Amino acid sequence: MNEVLAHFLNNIHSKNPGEPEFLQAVAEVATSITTFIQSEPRYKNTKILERMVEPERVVIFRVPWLDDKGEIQVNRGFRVQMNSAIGPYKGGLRFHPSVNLSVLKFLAFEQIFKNSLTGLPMGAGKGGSDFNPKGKSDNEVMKFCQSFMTELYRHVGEDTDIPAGDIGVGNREIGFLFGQYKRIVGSFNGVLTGKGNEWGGSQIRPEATGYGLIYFVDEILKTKNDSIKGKNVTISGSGNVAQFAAEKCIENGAKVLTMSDSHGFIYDPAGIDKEKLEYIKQLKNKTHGPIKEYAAKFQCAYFEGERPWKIKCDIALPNATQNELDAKDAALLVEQGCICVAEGANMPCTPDAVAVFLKAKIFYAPGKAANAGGVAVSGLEMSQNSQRYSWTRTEVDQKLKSIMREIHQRCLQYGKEPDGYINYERGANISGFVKVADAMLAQGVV
Ligand code: NDP
Ligand code: 2IT
Repeated sequence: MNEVLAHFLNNIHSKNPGEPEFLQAVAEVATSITTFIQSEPRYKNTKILERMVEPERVVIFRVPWLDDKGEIQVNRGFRVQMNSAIGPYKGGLRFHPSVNLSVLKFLAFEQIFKNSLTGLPMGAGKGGSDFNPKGKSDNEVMKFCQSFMTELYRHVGEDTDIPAGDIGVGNREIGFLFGQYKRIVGSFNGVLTGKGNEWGGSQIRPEATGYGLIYFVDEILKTKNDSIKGKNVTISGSGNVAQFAAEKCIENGAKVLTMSDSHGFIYDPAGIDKEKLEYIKQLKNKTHGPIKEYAAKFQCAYFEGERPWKIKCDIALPNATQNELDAKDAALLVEQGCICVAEGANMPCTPDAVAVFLKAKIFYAPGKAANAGGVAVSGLEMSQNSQRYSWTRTEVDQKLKSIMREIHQRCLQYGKEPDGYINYERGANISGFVKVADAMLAQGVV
């Protein structure tokens, strides 16, 4: 390893003990851009990356609430305000028992590059709580959201920090959070994105991450005069991102073979069609049942405690959570002829898995590029809120498509190798970095 990189990473390790996910995300970026930074004195001498890895601010707070039995529950709330060089802090909220500072710092760090790649004026943030919405009544979720916002409201605002959804935070939670914010500050504004269409939300925001992912895959395949039509696709997850990625795959003529949840995955060799996907949406969004029920209903295989990467496919879309695809999975995917892995989730592939893809020179699209459609349409929701106007479904979808196309172009700028292989990881990292770094340089030592 290059000496400068080793020194940088040693420093980060000693400053952030007990934060493995954050260290992983930083190491991934630093490893792929150190040579570039070394070749550009304006970045090298100004310690831009050293500044970027330090959040501008982190807020940690107590979230007490009363459950349906009248018992007091206590959770921990967080907001990591990572970088505001190119716009107000922007990024989702995650409610999941695994949430801690390390997870949120990694997500906020990724968001810097992702938001920059969209071309929209958004800085980076991430927040959430170790609250587990599973098994809670609507009333309990509302109580929790109200208590969470009762502290968070003083740190966010339409021009300072604009949260949105992520794992465990969807339309219902954004509604409760928005209601409480409005009640406390007495102002109806665009402080959150992912709002309902009737109260300031944007068309296509629920679909945006999944649709954007497939638009990005299309751009990738176009470089080889190919398309997603007729391809076999394996998907992990069955939440927001997975559902709409599957929907767009089906619409574009691909065959979706798998979906999963935290308990296991289903494998439907006949393909998950539109009607079957509708069943999954009902199951996951309304009755909150396990994906296993799909296997019983449609008579297909279910693999308890496993992930779908052993199923032969052309395209693999990890859309559930971080580190869900390791080097062994990657090797098997490559061996079985997979040509493209595109991340709908944030950091779902381990560094060793990514190394396998890059070595085999198959297409690998990192989340910060491939799943940027969600935050991009959040950015469009902010624009619509500022204008007190809303665009049609077709208008937003067209803008999403062109943003994904532009992100692809930005990746090409720094990612094209002499033999023609496109290293999307390097392309996304350098392109995302340059815009934020230049803004930081222009704004002095901040
Ligand atoms: P949802 O909560 O809607 O769905 C999450 C899905 O992943 C569920 O199927 C869930 O299973 C599964 N899952 C969650 N945690 C784990 C785990 N530890 N192990 C195995 N499976 C797990 O979240 P989203 O679809 O919104 O988010 C999925 C990924 O996409 C995350 O990485 C998120 O950061 C990323 N992302 C989301 C965006 C958005 O706009 N929502 C934008 C960009 C990225 P179960 O139902 O059993 O919990
Ligand atoms: O990871 C992500 O980009 C998101 N969860 C979406 C963030 C947003 O502000 O829409």
